[in-house]
Amino acid sequence: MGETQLVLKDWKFKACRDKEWRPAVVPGCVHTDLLREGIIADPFYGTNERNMQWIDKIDWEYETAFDVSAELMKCSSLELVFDGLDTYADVYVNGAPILSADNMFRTWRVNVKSLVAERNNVLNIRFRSPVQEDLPKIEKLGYNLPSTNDQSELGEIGEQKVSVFARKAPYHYGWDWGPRLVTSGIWREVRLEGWSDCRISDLFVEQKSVSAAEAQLVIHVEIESEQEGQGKVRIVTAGEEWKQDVSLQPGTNIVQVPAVIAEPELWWSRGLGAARLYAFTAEILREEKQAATCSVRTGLRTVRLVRNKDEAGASFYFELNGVPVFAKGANHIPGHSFIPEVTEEHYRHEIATAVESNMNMLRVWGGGIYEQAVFYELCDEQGILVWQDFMFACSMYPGDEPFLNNVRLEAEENVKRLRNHPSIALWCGNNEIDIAWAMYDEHGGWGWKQSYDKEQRNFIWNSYESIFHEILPKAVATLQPDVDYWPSSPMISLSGDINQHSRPLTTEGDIHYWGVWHMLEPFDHYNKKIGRFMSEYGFQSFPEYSSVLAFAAEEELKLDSEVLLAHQRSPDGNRLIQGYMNNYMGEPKDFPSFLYMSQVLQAEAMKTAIEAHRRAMPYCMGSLYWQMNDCWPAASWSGLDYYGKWKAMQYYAKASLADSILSFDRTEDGKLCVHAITDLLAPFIGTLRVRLYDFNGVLLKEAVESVAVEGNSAAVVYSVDECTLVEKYDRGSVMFLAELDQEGELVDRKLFYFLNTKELKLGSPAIQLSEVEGSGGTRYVLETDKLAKQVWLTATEDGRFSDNFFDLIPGIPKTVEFRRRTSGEMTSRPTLPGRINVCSMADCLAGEADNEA
Ligand code: BMA
Repeated sequence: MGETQLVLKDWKFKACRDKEWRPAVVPGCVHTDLLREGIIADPFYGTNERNMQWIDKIDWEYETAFDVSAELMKCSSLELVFDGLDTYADVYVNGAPILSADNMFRTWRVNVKSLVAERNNVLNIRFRSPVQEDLPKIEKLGYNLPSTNDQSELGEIGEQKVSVFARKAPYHYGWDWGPRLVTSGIWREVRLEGWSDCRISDLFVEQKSVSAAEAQLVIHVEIESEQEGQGKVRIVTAGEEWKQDVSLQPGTNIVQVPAVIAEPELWWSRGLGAARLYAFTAEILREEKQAATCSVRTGLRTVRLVRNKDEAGASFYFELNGVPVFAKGANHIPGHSFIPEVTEEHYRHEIATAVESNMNMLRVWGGGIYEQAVFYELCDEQGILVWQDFMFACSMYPGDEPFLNNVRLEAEENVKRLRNHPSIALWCGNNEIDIAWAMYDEHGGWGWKQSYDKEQRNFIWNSYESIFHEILPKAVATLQPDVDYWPSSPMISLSGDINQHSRPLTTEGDIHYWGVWHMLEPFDHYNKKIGRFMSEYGFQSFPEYSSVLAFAAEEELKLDSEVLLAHQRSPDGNRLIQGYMNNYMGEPKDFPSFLYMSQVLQAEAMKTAIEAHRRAMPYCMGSLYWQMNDCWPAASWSGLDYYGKWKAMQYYAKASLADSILSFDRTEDGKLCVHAITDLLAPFIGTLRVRLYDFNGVLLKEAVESVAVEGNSAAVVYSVDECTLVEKYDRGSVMFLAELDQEGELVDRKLFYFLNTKELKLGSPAIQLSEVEGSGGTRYVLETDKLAKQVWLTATEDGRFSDNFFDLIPGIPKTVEFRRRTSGEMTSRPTLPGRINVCSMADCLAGEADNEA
């Protein structure tokens, strides 16, 4: 039987060039150990990041002493296992070299049986500087490979883009939302694993076909055996059992056990049904006694990416258990520059946010990491599908044999590690490389290939093809054949010879639409530029005032201060936010108002995009905004800030992603349309009420209609000529309200304005906040005398109101409750918020403040 023992205690560290050892925390990294020891200041504060660029230029050393338990000593095989070494690491046990690691994403196992004693073994790991290690590789190649986000200048190495050579999280080298902090360290668990006779080294539940009637599975059991011998493999799940005789050979044996489960309970994504999970246990029996055992958890489902030719081009959607699923969600990045700092609580908070925001998919984007196990476990439990990128982004990569071999092993290990998670819906080769290089369009792409001669171009493209068209798809096809592979996001088609980049708005494949933001296009373009699957689009905002104060001193609180600029990594970011704000909203009265307005602006942009994508179903079948979260406190495209606070956009996303919603749009011939969209499979039958109000809450017009929408579809349920509707009124002082009821319950309420916020005649509303009697101070009712836009409630306690940044209409009170953030999930009971502050758009606009004065 197997034994394990963690090796996580009593670690110490130092720079190789120094003498003095200091205590270290494992898993961890050099930066966090230096910070804990008071040697460096908080890397996220002020411009501190710049003073920390020396850390990645030198070598670091970690060491611990460990004893080996008596049980482990008895084992005939004893392995030291490293789940993650970042990155170029030479490992010694009692002075003997056992391993030279060169890939952060791989797991390393070494048999140390002959090297260890029961007491006082020394484990020493030397991390060679990832920068020094890779600099000579540029010289050898003779040119830089493109790597748009590698902030080499900040790293004090000029133009030299070393990131592409290291199999290490690309965002460590800087990104347009993150700092350059190139870490080294033991970033995942270290342990001893011992076994005798045999062990199960891997267990995979391959799903050949799954339906409500039957699940046909093949259970792959990988067994390592020391000797030849007979035995039995027994598989158990949910009261069912399968047995198979095996004759084991010395070395690795693969046993395949076919298994059929009648009427399985299927795994569904959130909104469609329960995310039922099954635990499978495999045992090896020798003479009816258990010799080894291993358990995994999975969910039974079929998931495929459907790309069928159709009249418009080709579909691009996920089909789960035969049901086309509109994918709703966001792009996930690592939750910290120093990954071991991301606790389980952080992951719980993020996934709880995804669930509460009505998402069903997250994309683990290719510039970060293959996430920690807990991330996928939570996605499995909560019914969140995962679009999983391999870790390659916005760069071209080397193609030498050792590099390619390293990539192959990395891919195989990670597909094996993650393949039992039912949440994994797709493996994608990389982020934005195909579109950036644009091999088959001389003038296309991001201008990368144009700076290379023909021979270099061919060499670089061949490397690309080896990785993304050969190695990675082969790993997926052989190791997780029940899930599809897509080489690059975005991409049009798998065939290499078509001109991938000539059409700005493709009718097949997936799209990253950045016209709004990077190209300064108006928000309305979100309504027009829609593809079959929108895997990226986004708009930046700043975190709230309290989050900004955590990294900037009072005197730095202006947009052009050095510190604020250091926390805005998108080169044109501030100019873009200000430009759009000017166009749509007006001028903020002060810096805190600017922060608030930046969030509302982002929220409005994302609402426009999300709802446009959903209205366009089934033509468009996915909407993943950029980006879910942050890795440090800064301006970014996130909805959740670094501290886990919900920006305005998160509340808006929750509303726009709800399973059944109303949404407005305008047609070219002057109609204002109300759409009803439902992702639920049952038809939607209910009542629609539309009303025209003025900003004082006076009802001007009203209509009621019954509504019937097919399940899993979108339809126009009401339309009216806009000019006729408002001809008697001032467009800047009226609003159109639509409410959808089902069986007497309000399903959705949406407001439409005829002009941009900037042109609305907003007065100064008097907002009343009163405690709901009997709620013990946890629930509140808000009322107003005039329209109050984007009412923002803040509390002195850490937590969140059930709704926020909402428009308050005179005569329609709003009830909210407060919940504290505890252990990553919102407590189920409402709690006391402390002191509450209420403000709205009228308090933040420069002009309005003048009016009031
Ligand atoms: C997308 C991403 C990232 C980037 C973001 C914002 O294309 O893939 O590379 O951070 O845009 O520019």
